[in-house]
Amino acid sequence: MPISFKKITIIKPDDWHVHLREKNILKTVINYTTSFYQRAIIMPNLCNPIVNCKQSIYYRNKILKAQNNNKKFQPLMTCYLTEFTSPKELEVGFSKNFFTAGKLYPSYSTTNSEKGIKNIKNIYSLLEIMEKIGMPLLIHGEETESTIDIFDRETKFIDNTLDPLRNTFPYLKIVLEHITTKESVDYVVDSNSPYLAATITPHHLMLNRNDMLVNGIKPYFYCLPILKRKIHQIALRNAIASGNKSFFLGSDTAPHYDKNKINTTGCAGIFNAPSSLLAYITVFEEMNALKYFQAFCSENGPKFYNMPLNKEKITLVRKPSQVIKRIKIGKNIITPFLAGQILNWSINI
Ligand code: OTD
Ligand code: ZN
Ligand code: ZN
Repeated sequence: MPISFKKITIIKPDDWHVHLREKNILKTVINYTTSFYQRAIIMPNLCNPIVNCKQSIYYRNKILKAQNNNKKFQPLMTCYLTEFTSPKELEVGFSKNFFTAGKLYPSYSTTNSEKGIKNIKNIYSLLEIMEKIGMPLLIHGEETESTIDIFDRETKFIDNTLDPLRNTFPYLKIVLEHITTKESVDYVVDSNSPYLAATITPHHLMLNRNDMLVNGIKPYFYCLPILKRKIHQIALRNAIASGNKSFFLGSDTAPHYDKNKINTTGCAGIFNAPSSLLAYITVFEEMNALKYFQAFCSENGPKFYNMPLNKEKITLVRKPSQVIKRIKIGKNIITPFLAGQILNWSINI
């Protein structure tokens, strides 16, 4: 796009990977997501995870009540898969729209994943049903064996778990969430399959591990999967700039209070809801790929999930804007991704 490019109007985007939490945090963070996004896949990793239809309906109602600026926002709920999930629960939940997808957390892979899956073979009966009914499987793709280096966990997961799983269930729709490596990009591109897609976060596009670890440790950049080497960041940037339709927007916005991030054992997660869309467009512009921006934000996701495109539009203007510095929730603070930074883009809301 030429430098004279001043504004861009696109179909209102969806965020296919969001953590909204509960109670006071939910009431605050939801309004950032609904300002930019029409629909969002809601991750089920609450302290007490969403494992059945009843919990999902309850949580969905809480979300709808908490938002105050977009009555049309549609939360798309997911079921946290456990080794005790009944196939019936998934089948009923999916057919009645209580669940849009099932979420696979390898046990101890990320926040509140302890009740996740220890041995993938133990949920093969669930995967069989999901394949049959066309229910997407969303995966946190990291191997969690303690002997595997944290920087290799995603790549090992592809070799040890994902590839065998896809051979067993070739028609199971899979989203490899928040990919972070060149190997993952290559795996998705080489598969060239309508049954495999991946989301990419703004922070993995903008940062690599040097940003987190050189010149002082930056707790606000600590997330899982952890930031990788620059070659991987470049691979992700090239993936979105290629226009490949297997990649779409999933911000993985994951709020934590500052007191829990700045701690001897700081929590993983980056709260990017206030800046995610502006961060994505910044990267697309840097990559000279604005022509693929709408597809990444608003088309590739719905097409994969078999949902209609949104009717609303949103306009982004090439006018500097500052990302909010901090968000107060009672006595607590949440610091967003790129807090206080000036970005080249703003939004007409
Ligand atoms: N990663 N933090 C969280 C989730 C994600 O793996 C993820 O999806 C979280 O706090 O829920 C994080 O670093
Ligand atoms: Zn994850
Ligand atoms: Zn997440």
